[in-house]
Amino acid sequence: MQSLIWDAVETISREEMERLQVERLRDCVAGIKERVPFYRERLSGIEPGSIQSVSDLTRLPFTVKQDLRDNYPFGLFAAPMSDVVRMHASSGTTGKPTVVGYTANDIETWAGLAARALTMAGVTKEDIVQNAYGYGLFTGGLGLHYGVEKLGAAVVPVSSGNTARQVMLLEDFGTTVLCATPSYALVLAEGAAEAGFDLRSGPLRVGVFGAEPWSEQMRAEIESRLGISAMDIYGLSEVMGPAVSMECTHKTGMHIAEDHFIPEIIDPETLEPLPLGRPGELVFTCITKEALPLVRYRTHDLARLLPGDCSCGRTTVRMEKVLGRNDDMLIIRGVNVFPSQIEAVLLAMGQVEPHYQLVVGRGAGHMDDLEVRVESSGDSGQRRILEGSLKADLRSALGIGCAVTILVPGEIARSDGKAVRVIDNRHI
Ligand code: DLL
Repeated sequence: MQSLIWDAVETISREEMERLQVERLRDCVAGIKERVPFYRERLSGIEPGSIQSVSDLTRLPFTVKQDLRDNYPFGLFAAPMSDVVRMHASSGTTGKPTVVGYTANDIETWAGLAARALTMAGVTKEDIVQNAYGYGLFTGGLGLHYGVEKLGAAVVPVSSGNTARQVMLLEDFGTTVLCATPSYALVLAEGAAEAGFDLRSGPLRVGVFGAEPWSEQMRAEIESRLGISAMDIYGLSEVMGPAVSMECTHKTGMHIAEDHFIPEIIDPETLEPLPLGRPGELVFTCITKEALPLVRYRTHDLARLLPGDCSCGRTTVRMEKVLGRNDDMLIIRGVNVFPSQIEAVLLAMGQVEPHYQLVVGRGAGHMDDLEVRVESSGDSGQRRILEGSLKADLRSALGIGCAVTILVPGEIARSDGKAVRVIDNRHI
Protein backbone atom coordinates (compact mmCIF):
# COMPACT_ATOMS: atom_id res chain seq x y z
CA MET A 1 0.00 0.00 0.00
CA GLN A 2 1.34 3.41 -0.97
CA SER A 3 0.68 6.04 1.70
CA LEU A 4 0.43 9.70 0.82
CA ILE A 5 3.39 11.96 1.44
CA TRP A 6 2.82 14.87 3.82
CA ASP A 7 5.67 17.14 2.77
CA ALA A 8 7.53 17.31 -0.55
CA VAL A 9 10.80 17.66 1.38
CA GLU A 10 10.52 13.93 2.17
CA THR A 11 11.30 13.09 -1.45
CA ILE A 12 14.01 15.60 -2.43
CA SER A 13 17.35 14.35 -3.78
CA ARG A 14 20.19 13.55 -1.41
CA GLU A 15 22.13 16.55 -2.75
CA GLU A 16 19.23 18.90 -2.06
CA MET A 17 18.76 17.44 1.42
CA GLU A 18 22.44 17.86 2.24
CA ARG A 19 22.37 21.46 0.96
CA LEU A 20 19.37 22.21 3.16
CA GLN A 21 20.98 20.55 6.17
CA VAL A 22 24.26 22.45 5.79
CA GLU A 23 22.47 25.77 5.43
CA ARG A 24 20.36 25.11 8.52
CA LEU A 25 23.29 23.76 10.50
CA ARG A 26 25.30 26.92 9.81
CA ASP A 27 22.42 29.14 10.95
CA CYS A 28 21.90 26.98 14.02
CA VAL A 29 25.57 27.13 15.05
CA ALA A 30 25.68 30.90 14.54
CA GLY A 31 22.48 31.31 16.57
CA ILE A 32 23.47 29.22 19.56
CA LYS A 33 26.93 30.75 19.71
CA GLU A 34 25.22 34.09 20.02
CA ARG A 35 22.48 33.10 22.46
CA VAL A 36 23.65 30.17 24.63
CA PRO A 37 26.72 30.80 26.85
CA PHE A 38 27.32 27.03 27.12
CA TYR A 39 27.62 26.70 23.33
CA ARG A 40 29.54 29.99 22.98
CA GLU A 41 32.26 28.36 25.01
CA ARG A 42 31.94 24.84 23.55
CA LEU A 43 31.98 26.05 19.95
CA SER A 44 34.56 28.78 20.44
CA GLY A 45 36.86 27.58 17.65
CA ILE A 46 34.09 26.88 15.14
CA GLU A 47 33.20 29.48 12.52
CA PRO A 48 29.70 28.79 11.15
CA GLY A 49 30.91 29.74 7.68
CA SER A 50 33.54 26.99 7.81
CA ILE A 51 30.80 24.33 7.82
CA GLN A 52 30.77 23.19 4.19
CA SER A 53 29.28 19.72 4.37
CA VAL A 54 27.35 17.50 6.77
CA SER A 55 30.56 15.61 7.53
CA ASP A 56 31.89 18.83 9.11
CA LEU A 57 29.57 17.94 11.99
CA THR A 58 32.31 15.66 13.29
CA ARG A 59 34.34 18.76 14.17
CA LEU A 60 31.68 19.78 16.68
CA PRO A 61 31.59 18.51 20.27
CA PHE A 62 28.88 16.18 21.59
CA THR A 63 26.13 17.26 23.96
CA VAL A 64 25.09 14.79 26.68
CA LYS A 65 22.25 14.53 29.19
CA GLN A 66 24.60 15.70 31.97
CA ASP A 67 24.98 19.04 30.13
CA LEU A 68 21.21 19.52 30.41
CA ARG A 69 21.37 18.56 34.09
CA ASP A 70 24.25 20.92 34.77
CA ASN A 71 22.25 23.73 33.21
CA TYR A 72 18.94 22.80 34.88
CA PRO A 73 16.29 23.95 34.27
CA PHE A 74 16.56 26.45 31.39
CA GLY A 75 20.29 27.11 30.95
CA LEU A 76 20.54 25.66 27.42
CA PHE A 77 17.49 27.49 26.09
CA ALA A 78 18.37 29.57 23.04
CA ALA A 79 15.15 31.61 23.06
CA PRO A 80 14.12 34.22 25.62
CA MET A 81 11.56 32.96 28.14
CA SER A 82 9.03 35.38 26.67
CA ASP A 83 9.12 33.29 23.45
CA VAL A 84 8.84 29.92 25.17
CA VAL A 85 5.26 28.65 25.09
CA ARG A 86 5.55 25.07 26.35
CA MET A 87 7.70 22.94 28.59
CA HIS A 88 8.01 19.16 28.85
CA ALA A 89 10.31 17.07 31.01
CA SER A 90 11.57 13.53 31.00
CA SER A 91 10.86 11.63 34.16
CA GLY A 92 14.22 10.07 35.00
CA THR A 93 14.43 7.71 37.94
CA THR A 94 16.54 9.87 40.22
CA GLY A 95 17.08 13.55 40.84
CA LYS A 96 15.76 16.40 38.76
CA PRO A 97 14.04 15.86 35.42
CA THR A 98 15.48 16.95 32.09
CA VAL A 99 13.54 20.02 30.99
CA VAL A 100 12.84 20.85 27.37
CA GLY A 101 11.22 24.00 25.98
CA TYR A 102 9.42 24.97 22.78
CA THR A 103 8.64 28.27 21.09
CA ALA A 104 5.43 28.73 19.10
CA ASN A 105 7.39 27.92 15.92
CA ASP A 106 8.81 24.77 17.54
CA ILE A 107 5.28 23.61 18.39
CA GLU A 108 4.23 24.32 14.82
CA THR A 109 7.20 22.34 13.45
CA TRP A 110 6.50 19.46 15.82
CA ALA A 111 2.80 19.32 14.91
CA GLY A 112 3.84 19.18 11.23
CA LEU A 113 6.31 16.38 11.95
CA ALA A 114 3.72 14.42 13.92
CA ALA A 115 1.24 14.86 11.03
CA ARG A 116 3.99 13.72 8.66
CA ALA A 117 4.59 10.63 10.81
CA LEU A 118 0.90 9.77 11.06
CA THR A 119 0.57 10.13 7.29
CA MET A 120 3.48 7.71 6.90
CA ALA A 121 1.56 5.20 8.99
CA GLY A 122 -1.40 5.54 6.61
CA VAL A 123 -3.53 7.70 8.92
CA THR A 124 -5.86 10.16 7.13
CA LYS A 125 -8.35 12.84 8.10
CA GLU A 126 -11.08 10.21 8.02
CA ASP A 127 -9.59 8.49 11.08
CA ILE A 128 -10.57 8.58 14.75
CA VAL A 129 -7.33 8.51 16.72
CA GLN A 130 -7.38 7.41 20.36
CA ASN A 131 -4.30 8.86 21.98
CA ALA A 132 -3.39 6.71 24.98
CA TYR A 133 0.08 8.20 25.48
CA GLY A 134 0.32 10.11 28.74
CA TYR A 135 -0.59 13.82 28.60
CA GLY A 136 1.49 16.03 30.86
CA LEU A 137 5.20 16.49 31.12
CA PHE A 138 5.72 13.39 28.94
CA THR A 139 5.93 14.40 25.27
CA GLY A 140 3.89 11.45 23.92
CA GLY A 141 0.38 12.78 24.62
CA LEU A 142 0.52 16.40 23.52
CA GLY A 143 3.15 15.73 20.83
CA LEU A 144 0.89 13.40 18.86
CA HIS A 145 -2.27 15.29 19.79
CA TYR A 146 -1.25 18.37 17.82
CA GLY A 147 -0.18 16.18 14.88
CA VAL A 148 -3.58 14.48 14.68
CA GLU A 149 -5.34 17.86 14.68
CA LYS A 150 -2.93 19.24 12.08
CA LEU A 151 -3.67 16.24 9.87
CA GLY A 152 -7.37 16.86 10.29
CA ALA A 153 -8.22 13.51 11.87
CA ALA A 154 -10.27 13.40 15.09
CA VAL A 155 -8.23 13.02 18.25
CA VAL A 156 -9.59 11.38 21.40
CA PRO A 157 -7.25 12.77 24.09
CA VAL A 158 -7.86 10.01 26.60
CA SER A 159 -4.24 9.89 27.89
CA SER A 160 -2.83 6.75 29.52
CA GLY A 161 -4.48 4.46 32.06
CA ASN A 162 -8.06 3.62 33.01
CA THR A 163 -8.15 0.59 30.76
CA ALA A 164 -11.87 -0.14 31.16
CA ARG A 165 -12.75 3.36 29.99
CA GLN A 166 -10.29 3.14 27.09
CA VAL A 167 -11.96 -0.07 25.95
CA MET A 168 -15.41 1.51 26.18
CA LEU A 169 -14.26 4.45 24.04
CA LEU A 170 -12.56 2.16 21.53
CA GLU A 171 -15.85 0.33 21.09
CA ASP A 172 -18.34 3.21 21.29
CA PHE A 173 -16.37 5.74 19.21
CA GLY A 174 -15.30 3.21 16.59
CA THR A 175 -11.67 4.21 17.05
CA THR A 176 -9.62 3.39 13.94
CA VAL A 177 -6.10 4.36 15.13
CA LEU A 178 -4.52 3.72 18.52
CA CYS A 179 -1.49 5.62 19.81
CA ALA A 180 0.12 3.96 22.86
CA THR A 181 3.22 2.22 24.07
CA PRO A 182 3.31 -1.29 22.57
CA SER A 183 3.13 -2.81 26.06
CA TYR A 184 0.00 -0.79 26.88
CA ALA A 185 -1.58 -1.83 23.56
CA LEU A 186 -1.39 -5.40 24.85
CA VAL A 187 -2.95 -4.37 28.16
CA LEU A 188 -5.81 -2.81 26.18
CA ALA A 189 -6.20 -6.03 24.21
CA GLU A 190 -6.53 -7.95 27.49
CA GLY A 191 -9.01 -5.37 28.78
CA ALA A 192 -11.08 -5.62 25.60
CA ALA A 193 -11.14 -9.42 25.82
CA GLU A 194 -12.31 -9.20 29.45
CA ALA A 195 -15.07 -6.83 28.39
CA GLY A 196 -16.12 -9.28 25.67
CA PHE A 197 -15.12 -6.88 22.86
CA ASP A 198 -13.14 -8.52 20.08
CA LEU A 199 -10.83 -5.79 18.80
CA ARG A 200 -10.09 -7.85 15.71
CA SER A 201 -13.63 -7.56 14.46
CA GLY A 202 -13.89 -3.80 15.15
CA PRO A 203 -12.78 -0.84 13.02
CA LEU A 204 -9.37 -0.42 14.72
CA ARG A 205 -6.82 -0.77 11.90
CA VAL A 206 -3.55 1.01 12.76
CA GLY A 207 -1.38 1.31 15.89
CA VAL A 208 1.25 4.05 16.33
CA PHE A 209 3.49 2.47 18.92
CA GLY A 210 6.75 3.66 20.45
CA ALA A 211 8.49 5.20 23.48
CA GLU A 212 10.05 1.83 24.35
CA PRO A 213 11.90 -0.92 22.49
CA TRP A 214 9.77 -3.69 20.98
CA SER A 215 10.89 -6.60 18.84
CA GLU A 216 9.51 -7.84 15.51
CA GLN A 217 8.10 -10.82 17.44
CA MET A 218 6.19 -8.36 19.64
CA ARG A 219 4.87 -6.64 16.52
CA ALA A 220 3.52 -9.97 15.22
CA GLU A 221 1.91 -10.69 18.59
CA ILE A 222 0.23 -7.26 18.74
CA GLU A 223 -0.92 -7.40 15.13
CA SER A 224 -2.61 -10.75 15.64
CA ARG A 225 -4.18 -9.90 19.00
CA LEU A 226 -5.55 -6.51 17.91
CA GLY A 227 -6.13 -7.27 14.23
CA ILE A 228 -4.24 -4.14 13.14
CA SER A 229 -1.10 -2.95 11.41
CA ALA A 230 1.36 -1.99 14.17
CA MET A 231 3.76 0.82 13.25
CA ASP A 232 6.90 1.97 15.06
CA ILE A 233 7.37 5.63 16.02
CA TYR A 234 10.53 6.97 17.63
CA GLY A 235 11.60 10.11 19.38
CA LEU A 236 13.02 11.57 22.56
CA SER A 237 12.15 14.66 24.55
CA GLU A 238 15.55 16.31 24.26
CA VAL A 239 15.42 16.19 20.45
CA MET A 240 11.66 17.03 20.21
CA GLY A 241 9.44 14.15 21.35
CA PRO A 242 7.63 11.56 19.21
CA ALA A 243 7.99 11.82 15.39
CA VAL A 244 11.76 12.23 15.10
CA SER A 245 11.35 9.14 12.92
CA MET A 246 8.50 6.92 11.79
CA GLU A 247 7.93 3.78 9.79
CA CYS A 248 6.12 3.99 6.48
CA THR A 249 3.72 1.21 5.52
CA HIS A 250 6.60 -0.80 4.04
CA LYS A 251 7.86 -1.35 7.60
CA THR A 252 11.51 -1.39 6.61
CA GLY A 253 12.93 1.04 9.14
CA MET A 254 11.87 4.46 10.39
CA HIS A 255 12.30 7.48 8.10
CA ILE A 256 14.12 10.21 9.99
CA ALA A 257 12.91 13.82 9.66
CA GLU A 258 16.37 14.71 8.38
CA ASP A 259 15.38 18.22 7.37
CA HIS A 260 15.14 18.95 11.12
CA PHE A 261 17.41 16.40 12.81
CA ILE A 262 20.73 15.27 11.34
CA PRO A 263 21.44 11.71 12.43
CA GLU A 264 24.81 10.08 13.00
CA ILE A 265 25.82 6.67 14.31
CA ILE A 266 28.90 6.60 16.51
CA ASP A 267 30.88 3.93 18.26
CA PRO A 268 29.87 4.53 21.90
CA GLU A 269 33.38 3.61 23.10
CA THR A 270 35.63 5.54 20.73
CA LEU A 271 32.97 8.17 19.81
CA GLU A 272 34.11 7.85 16.19
CA PRO A 273 31.42 8.11 13.50
CA LEU A 274 30.52 4.76 11.93
CA PRO A 275 29.73 4.19 8.25
CA LEU A 276 26.15 3.73 7.00
CA GLY A 277 24.81 0.30 7.92
CA ARG A 278 26.95 -0.30 11.01
CA PRO A 279 25.19 -0.55 14.39
CA GLY A 280 26.08 1.96 17.09
CA GLU A 281 24.74 4.84 19.16
CA LEU A 282 22.38 7.33 17.56
CA VAL A 283 23.33 10.99 17.75
CA PHE A 284 21.10 13.86 16.59
CA THR A 285 21.72 17.51 15.82
CA CYS A 286 18.56 19.64 15.91
CA ILE A 287 18.97 22.19 13.12
CA THR A 288 15.66 24.06 13.23
CA LYS A 289 14.64 24.22 16.87
CA GLU A 290 14.45 27.66 18.44
CA ALA A 291 14.11 26.97 22.17
CA LEU A 292 16.43 24.00 22.59
CA PRO A 293 18.69 23.32 19.62
CA LEU A 294 21.15 20.61 20.63
CA VAL A 295 24.36 19.84 18.78
CA ARG A 296 25.33 16.16 18.39
CA TYR A 297 23.11 14.98 21.23
CA ARG A 298 24.02 11.45 22.35
CA THR A 299 20.80 9.44 22.69
CA HIS A 300 22.32 6.22 24.09
CA ASP A 301 19.93 4.38 21.77
CA LEU A 302 21.48 1.63 19.70
CA ALA A 303 20.41 1.26 16.08
CA ARG A 304 21.67 1.27 12.48
CA LEU A 305 21.04 3.71 9.68
CA LEU A 306 19.91 1.67 6.71
CA PRO A 307 21.41 2.03 3.25
CA GLY A 308 19.28 1.85 0.11
CA ASP A 309 16.05 3.37 -1.13
CA CYS A 310 12.61 2.73 0.28
CA SER A 311 9.88 1.74 -2.17
CA CYS A 312 7.54 4.36 -0.65
CA GLY A 313 9.41 7.06 -2.60
CA ARG A 314 10.74 8.91 0.43
CA THR A 315 14.43 9.68 0.26
CA THR A 316 14.94 10.36 3.96
CA VAL A 317 17.35 7.95 5.61
CA ARG A 318 15.82 5.14 7.68
CA MET A 319 16.89 3.85 11.07
CA GLU A 320 16.40 0.28 12.11
CA LYS A 321 14.21 -0.67 15.07
CA VAL A 322 16.03 0.38 18.25
CA LEU A 323 17.71 -2.59 19.95
CA GLY A 324 17.70 -0.81 23.30
CA ARG A 325 19.56 1.85 25.20
CA ASN A 326 23.17 1.10 25.93
CA ASP A 327 22.48 2.02 29.54
CA ASP A 328 19.68 -0.62 29.66
CA MET A 329 22.06 -3.30 28.46
CA LEU A 330 22.54 -5.92 31.15
CA ILE A 331 25.99 -7.32 31.65
CA ILE A 332 25.50 -10.79 33.05
CA ARG A 333 28.72 -12.63 33.88
CA GLY A 334 30.49 -10.55 31.28
CA VAL A 335 27.92 -11.14 28.52
CA ASN A 336 25.94 -8.23 27.09
CA VAL A 337 22.20 -8.87 27.05
CA PHE A 338 19.41 -6.60 25.82
CA PRO A 339 15.87 -7.13 27.12
CA SER A 340 14.64 -7.01 23.49
CA GLN A 341 16.77 -10.08 22.63
CA ILE A 342 15.11 -12.02 25.44
CA GLU A 343 11.70 -10.76 24.29
CA ALA A 344 12.37 -12.16 20.81
CA VAL A 345 13.25 -15.62 22.21
CA LEU A 346 10.22 -15.72 24.51
CA LEU A 347 7.73 -14.74 21.86
CA ALA A 348 9.26 -17.00 19.20
CA MET A 349 8.33 -19.92 21.49
CA GLY A 350 4.66 -19.10 20.94
CA GLN A 351 3.21 -20.51 24.18
CA VAL A 352 3.78 -17.49 26.43
CA GLU A 353 1.92 -14.27 27.04
CA PRO A 354 3.72 -11.15 25.74
CA HIS A 355 4.47 -9.88 29.26
CA TYR A 356 7.80 -10.56 30.92
CA GLN A 357 10.20 -9.25 33.51
CA LEU A 358 13.91 -9.79 34.03
CA VAL A 359 15.26 -9.98 37.56
CA VAL A 360 18.99 -9.61 37.97
CA GLY A 361 20.66 -10.48 41.24
CA ARG A 362 23.96 -11.42 42.76
CA GLY A 363 23.99 -15.10 43.62
CA ALA A 364 26.43 -17.39 45.39
CA GLY A 365 30.07 -16.48 44.83
CA HIS A 366 28.99 -12.96 43.85
CA MET A 367 28.13 -14.15 40.35
CA ASP A 368 25.36 -12.26 38.56
CA ASP A 369 22.28 -14.30 37.92
CA LEU A 370 19.36 -13.63 35.66
CA GLU A 371 15.80 -14.83 36.17
CA VAL A 372 13.37 -14.53 33.29
CA ARG A 373 9.76 -14.31 34.43
CA VAL A 374 7.07 -14.92 31.87
CA GLU A 375 3.40 -15.88 31.88
CA SER A 376 1.77 -18.95 30.37
CA SER A 377 -1.65 -20.50 30.75
CA GLY A 378 -0.63 -24.18 30.41
CA ASP A 379 -1.06 -26.82 33.14
CA SER A 380 1.81 -27.76 35.44
CA GLY A 381 3.16 -30.45 33.08
CA GLN A 382 3.11 -28.07 30.10
CA ARG A 383 4.76 -25.37 32.16
CA ARG A 384 7.60 -27.69 33.15
CA ILE A 385 8.26 -28.57 29.52
CA LEU A 386 8.01 -24.90 28.51
CA GLU A 387 10.47 -23.90 31.22
CA GLY A 388 13.01 -26.44 29.95
CA SER A 389 12.60 -25.37 26.31
CA LEU A 390 12.89 -21.67 27.16
CA LYS A 391 16.03 -22.26 29.22
CA ALA A 392 17.64 -24.09 26.31
CA ASP A 393 16.60 -21.45 23.73
CA LEU A 394 17.76 -18.58 25.94
CA ARG A 395 21.10 -20.27 26.55
CA SER A 396 21.71 -20.73 22.85
CA ALA A 397 20.56 -17.18 21.95
CA LEU A 398 22.36 -15.33 24.75
CA GLY A 399 25.32 -17.57 25.46
CA ILE A 400 24.59 -17.70 29.19
CA GLY A 401 22.33 -19.81 31.36
CA CYS A 402 19.42 -18.24 33.21
CA ALA A 403 16.56 -19.29 35.44
CA VAL A 404 13.05 -19.28 33.96
CA THR A 405 9.94 -18.83 36.11
CA ILE A 406 6.55 -19.42 34.52
CA LEU A 407 3.79 -17.36 36.13
CA VAL A 408 0.04 -17.44 35.59
CA PRO A 409 -1.41 -14.85 33.18
CA GLY A 410 -1.86 -11.48 34.86
CA GLU A 411 0.82 -11.99 37.52
CA ILE A 412 3.37 -9.60 36.03
CA ALA A 413 2.53 -5.97 36.84
CA ARG A 414 1.10 -4.11 33.83
CA SER A 415 2.09 -0.55 33.02
CA ASP A 416 0.09 2.10 31.23
CA GLY A 417 3.21 3.79 29.88
CA LYS A 418 6.72 2.47 29.38
CA ALA A 419 6.90 -1.13 30.65
CA VAL A 420 9.35 -1.89 33.47
CA ARG A 421 11.19 -4.89 32.07
CA VAL A 422 14.19 -5.09 34.38
CA ILE A 423 14.48 -5.33 38.15
CA ASP A 424 18.13 -5.09 39.04
CA ASN A 425 18.80 -6.13 42.63
CA ARG A 426 22.58 -6.04 42.32
CA HIS A 427 23.00 -2.65 43.86
CA ILE A 428 20.74 -3.01 46.89
O1 DLL B 1 9.45 8.38 24.67
C1 DLL B 1 8.98 10.14 23.09
C2 DLL B 1 7.99 9.27 22.41
C3 DLL B 1 6.66 9.33 22.78
C4 DLL B 1 8.38 8.46 21.36
C5 DLL B 1 5.73 8.54 22.14
C6 DLL B 1 7.45 7.68 20.68
C7 DLL B 1 6.12 7.71 21.07
P1 DLL B 1 11.34 10.12 26.23
O2 DLL B 1 10.40 9.85 27.35
O3 DLL B 1 12.27 11.27 26.34
O4 DLL B 1 10.54 10.38 24.90
O5 DLL B 1 12.13 8.79 25.98
C8 DLL B 1 13.00 8.67 24.90
O6 DLL B 1 12.54 6.30 24.68
O7 DLL B 1 15.74 7.62 23.88
C9 DLL B 1 14.44 5.58 23.51
O8 DLL B 1 15.30 4.97 24.45
C10 DLL B 1 13.01 5.24 23.86
N1 DLL B 1 12.19 5.16 22.65
C11 DLL B 1 11.38 6.09 22.13
N2 DLL B 1 10.77 5.61 21.02
C12 DLL B 1 11.24 4.35 20.83
C13 DLL B 1 11.02 3.33 19.86
C14 DLL B 1 9.65 9.52 24.29
N3 DLL B 1 10.16 3.46 18.86
C15 DLL B 1 13.58 7.28 24.84
N4 DLL B 1 11.74 2.18 19.99
C16 DLL B 1 14.47 7.09 23.65
C17 DLL B 1 12.61 2.00 21.00
C18 DLL B 1 12.16 4.07 21.87
N5 DLL B 1 12.83 2.92 21.95
